[in-house]
Amino acid sequence: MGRMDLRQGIGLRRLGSTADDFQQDLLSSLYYRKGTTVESASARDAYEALALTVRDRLADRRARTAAAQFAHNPRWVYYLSAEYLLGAQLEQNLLYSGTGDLAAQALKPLGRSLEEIEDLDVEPGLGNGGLGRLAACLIDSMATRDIPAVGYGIRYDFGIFKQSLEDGGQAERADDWAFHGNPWEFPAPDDRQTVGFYGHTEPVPGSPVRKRWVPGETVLGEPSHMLVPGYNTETVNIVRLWRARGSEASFDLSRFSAGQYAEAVQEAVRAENISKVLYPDDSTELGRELRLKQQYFLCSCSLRDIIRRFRLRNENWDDFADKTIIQLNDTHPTVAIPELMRLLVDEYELDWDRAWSITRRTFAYTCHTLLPEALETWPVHMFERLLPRHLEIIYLINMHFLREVEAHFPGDADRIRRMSIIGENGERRVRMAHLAVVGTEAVNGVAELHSKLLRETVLQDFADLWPAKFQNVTNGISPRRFIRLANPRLSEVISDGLGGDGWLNDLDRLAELESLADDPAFRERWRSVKRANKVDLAAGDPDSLTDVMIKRFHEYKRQQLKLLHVITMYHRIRENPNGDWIPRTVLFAGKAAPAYHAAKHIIRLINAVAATIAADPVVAPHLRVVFAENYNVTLAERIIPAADLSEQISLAGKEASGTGNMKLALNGALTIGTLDGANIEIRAHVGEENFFLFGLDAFQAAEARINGYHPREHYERDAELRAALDAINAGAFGGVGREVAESLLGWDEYLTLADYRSYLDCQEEVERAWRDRDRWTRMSILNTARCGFFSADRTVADYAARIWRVAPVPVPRED
Ligand code: 26W
Repeated sequence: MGRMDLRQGIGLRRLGSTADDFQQDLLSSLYYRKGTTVESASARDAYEALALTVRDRLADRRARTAAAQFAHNPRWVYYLSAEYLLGAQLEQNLLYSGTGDLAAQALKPLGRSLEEIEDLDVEPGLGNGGLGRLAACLIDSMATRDIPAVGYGIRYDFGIFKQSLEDGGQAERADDWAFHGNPWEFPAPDDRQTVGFYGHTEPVPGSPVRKRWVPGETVLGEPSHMLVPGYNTETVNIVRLWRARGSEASFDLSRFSAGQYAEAVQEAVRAENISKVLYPDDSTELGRELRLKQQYFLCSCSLRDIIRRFRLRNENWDDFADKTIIQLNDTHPTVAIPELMRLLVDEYELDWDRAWSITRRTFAYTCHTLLPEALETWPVHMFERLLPRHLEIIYLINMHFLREVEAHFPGDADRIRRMSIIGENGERRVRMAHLAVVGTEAVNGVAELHSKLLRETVLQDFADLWPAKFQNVTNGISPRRFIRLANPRLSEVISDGLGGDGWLNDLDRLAELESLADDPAFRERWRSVKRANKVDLAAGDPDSLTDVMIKRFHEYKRQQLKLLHVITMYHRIRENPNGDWIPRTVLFAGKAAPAYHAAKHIIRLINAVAATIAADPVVAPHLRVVFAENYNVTLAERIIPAADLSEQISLAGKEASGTGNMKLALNGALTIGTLDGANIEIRAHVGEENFFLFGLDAFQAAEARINGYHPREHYERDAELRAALDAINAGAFGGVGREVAESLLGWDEYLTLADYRSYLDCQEEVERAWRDRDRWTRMSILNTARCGFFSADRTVADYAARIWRVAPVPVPRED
């Protein structure tokens, strides 16, 4: 394929790269696309005109990308995820299009500053936490690595709720993220798909396996896509998000004219409800039928679109798996497996075995959790009602599968019962993780320990049967978003040290910083960057130790343990007001699932303790607790560069990986953590002397529970612990938090009290290190220097080599 100039074919004027060209394009966007003038343009007009101008430059690369990838007819990576936490788009797209300075210049005549305009940028909050943000980092890296890929998701009208604090407790408000529209998306109504639900199946004469599904309800899936530019490369991939619409006939005019206004639109409303709102739970399945509807909607629309794309260049179904790899982001899109079988067998009339061989070579599954309550299972009766044909297909898949198990482990009825896709204990349920393992060619965890525990616990039977199927791909993060954009000061220091920003495409080059750790001038510069970031954050005294715990609230993440440390510090300072205390700012941020009351009690207690300390003249000069509201990607980008200490204190064996731990370490924060998830690999890379380790490891934690764990013993034995819990129970913090103390002294599911003393001792180690500024700064530089491994580019390279078996497709620069 020669050098690419599509416009030659259609004679489209090229987009200039000069300041004047950019200015002209911005003004024409303002005049012709916003229909306003420089004089009367609002800040939002300017924002949207700028967004469209930047988008044009990326769309130009997108056109060349599509042509190059199409011509190459590669194996495509399709990333199916119910969640994407994309973050704000303007700054990213200015960086990836190299138009930041041009934009600042071009806004001047409009009397607007880039900062002012960036504040109007939308953050599509289409995710809950780790899983959603990982999806965004991975599609960014796929583009940066020139991998032909499409992300598929749901365009929820309402994203993750907005969190505000009302008298110290979490309050939730709907997040109408696109209320002002979204200039970064391209609706594509021509690619609408029709999706069925409910109904019944009918036999097809002459075919033992094929069935005709007669849905009881159909909705339309309308896609819109956003551009996913690669960094320092021409590739621009897309993420395609589906929105549910009622069919044209869904508005009942006769009912309307009869004054039955609600009834007239109810069918349309029913349809639109499917993509109305993101489920705000990130670890407990609620088993709502609408959630299964959302999952099937995503899978059916995406599979039909994938098949449409395949048939543009290929006719032989046997090539489908060679041209398509679909990565399932946790079990949420697992129904895609029976859906592909239905399409191949019922609609394209392939025989079962051929269809199955294609299907299981097309899918791969990433598991993101170990919590039993997070592993999705759906009641058989709900499947029967909502997706009758899919249940039939799942039964057939299960029948063939159990025959294979029987062949491998003859007569082992218990193993059959344990492995069956259909759980029989009590209510019959479809085990989505089992279906995902059976219907894919690769299963991976997201950190070494997690993948090991998957093989040895929750999915052990499957690992016994198919050992080669189980892999590990340790998570990673986008260095562009979480270093270059979030921490421009640090990026500049790094680029100066490494002679340019090549490290942003090759993060292992950070290792070259190691030698600079011994350079006092470099250390001084490193410290001044961190201090300036802390001044910007304005969370507390910039010279205090900024101790950060930012993540979703969950008892296994143990924000309650951090709180016990804070209360103990509070007591120690009150007992010794003239002690040589290290000023510390403890910053919490994170949302709790609205129905997760135990987590919400912890939020309430944090704010009560914060208020008590702030009002205490003896303690307040030394200790400050802050709860930053409405944690999201944009707030993370503000907090992470200002952090000194990264709290990764989950009970070992519970956090699949963590990704905040990687972002904080790469920005020079030191980690205090347990041997859990990716903490283990961070410690291995940075060196144990540059990591503050404490607590039981996963094996000891499991042992403690098996041998009978009595949290009260720790309460009896440890005076400081007892004082902290007694203070809570005595109502010392505004009478708040008894529920928290009660659960810790009762069952203490996540061994918080067992790890308390080890944690406190480790925090004293932290303070000893902090007192030695050079030692701390050296450790900080080495954390950044040795964490190149945690780039999402490396993660994607691992998936591409070991699971997707795809190679980059270069996109020619415009001539
Ligand atoms: C059914 C409700 C539900 C919704 C979301 C259950 C589970 C989830 C996600 C799997 C939870 C999640 O975000 N897991 C996190 O995924 C990150 C990316 O791999 C990991 O780094 C975190 O350790 C893991 O908790």
